[in-house]
Amino acid sequence: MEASLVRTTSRLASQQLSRRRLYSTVQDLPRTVGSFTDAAPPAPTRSRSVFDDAVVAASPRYDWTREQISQIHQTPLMELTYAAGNVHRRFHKPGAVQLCTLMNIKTGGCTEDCSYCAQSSRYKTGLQATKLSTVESVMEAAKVAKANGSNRFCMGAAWRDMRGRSRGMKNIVDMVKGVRSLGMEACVTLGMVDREQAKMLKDAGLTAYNHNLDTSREHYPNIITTRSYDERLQTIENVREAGIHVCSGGILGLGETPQTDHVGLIHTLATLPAHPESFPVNKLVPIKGTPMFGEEPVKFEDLVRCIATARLVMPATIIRLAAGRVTMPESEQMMCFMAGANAIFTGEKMLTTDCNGWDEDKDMFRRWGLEPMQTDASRFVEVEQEPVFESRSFAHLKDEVPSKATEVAT
Ligand code: SAM
Ligand code: DTB
Ligand code: SF4
Repeated sequence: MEASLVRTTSRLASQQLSRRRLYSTVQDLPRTVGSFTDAAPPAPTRSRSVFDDAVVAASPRYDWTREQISQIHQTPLMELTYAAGNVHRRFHKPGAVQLCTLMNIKTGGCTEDCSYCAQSSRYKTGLQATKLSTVESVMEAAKVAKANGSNRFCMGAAWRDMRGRSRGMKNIVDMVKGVRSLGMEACVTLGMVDREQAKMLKDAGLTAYNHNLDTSREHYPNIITTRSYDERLQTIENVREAGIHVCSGGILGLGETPQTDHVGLIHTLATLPAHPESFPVNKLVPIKGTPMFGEEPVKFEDLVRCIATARLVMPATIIRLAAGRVTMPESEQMMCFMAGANAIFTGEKMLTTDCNGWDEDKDMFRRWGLEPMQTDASRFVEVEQEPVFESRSFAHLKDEVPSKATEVAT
């Protein structure tokens, strides 16, 4: 090879190399990120995708198709989580994470066959059933939770529904009033409730009602046979119409297919007349004796993908990292917060299983600069009209490629 040809080839190679270096940091390229190209960046002709629309949305939308949510869910994870983090920052106070403490006010002996649950009487899980807790014991536990920084207190009962439980309801009304009198948000999860029961809870001052769909409509019959998906949705409607916030989410790791079942769950919730105020993401806690024991655990990337998709599809909803957090290293938890999660259960226990303790969580908050979310309206930040997605600000670099390339090369 002639010397001049060698020089030209190496100059071209070095220009290409510089161009590659520069482009490797530019965000506003076609969505085939990861595949380096030597060609000049194409003119921005592509039409806005459903992902792009979700990224710049100024308010929640309710007309999602399952296909659209599936498209978002399939976005390369690096890009999906980055975008979810951006949307999170526009709709929520960055770094604010809600601290909620759980109390099991009626353990075990439940007639339902939820195939993951320690409290179903159908499985031998070794759990001792109890009666409904007293109002006094609830107040004691709520005060401890408040002193440790929790501002939401959630009371769970292992019941199918509230039919014929008028005495229980009276006590629960007192528990809700008591928790609210401490200045805390109150949440309960009692199984199915009708309109009248929902109204009683609303009148007591209840902030939120937790009622999970658990999984997609298609996968649901593989998990629970004693009540239907539509019955779950009916309770959610009763609660919403009574004016109580809905907390509804799912469990990941029930033998589902993430691409269809996580998308299906999010689609059902995101197309309700109002998005849930809170979307708990539970990672299955395997309970010995239940049919779900021994299921393949959900992959971390599928869990993060679910959180990030939910953040883009239901931007104003609180996403709650719920059961199974105790098995997640801090780095994984942080990645969930970066992808849009902004609430946790913290304290001595979940319902029957372990929870990350307050001290452990306080240390994590300090290390990462997280802060407890304030109650009610104060936790919301104003949303700008038509905000600009940050990565778009790189667009001007396209016109400056040659000179920038030279700069980088020298
Ligand atoms: N009995 C009521 C009901 O089913 O709505 C309230 C209590 S129930 C235990 C609350 C939620 O906890 C369930 O809907 C489920 O999503 C979650 N859960 C129960 N057992 C779990 C487990 N082993 N792992 C993860 N989440 C679980
Ligand atoms: C929710 O979605 N997760 C919490 C709360 N809502 C009631 C319950 C998780 C239970 C985990 C298994 C257990 O402790 O028994
Ligand atoms: Fe009962 Fe709720 Fe457990 Fe199902 S999840 S068995 S309804 S306590």
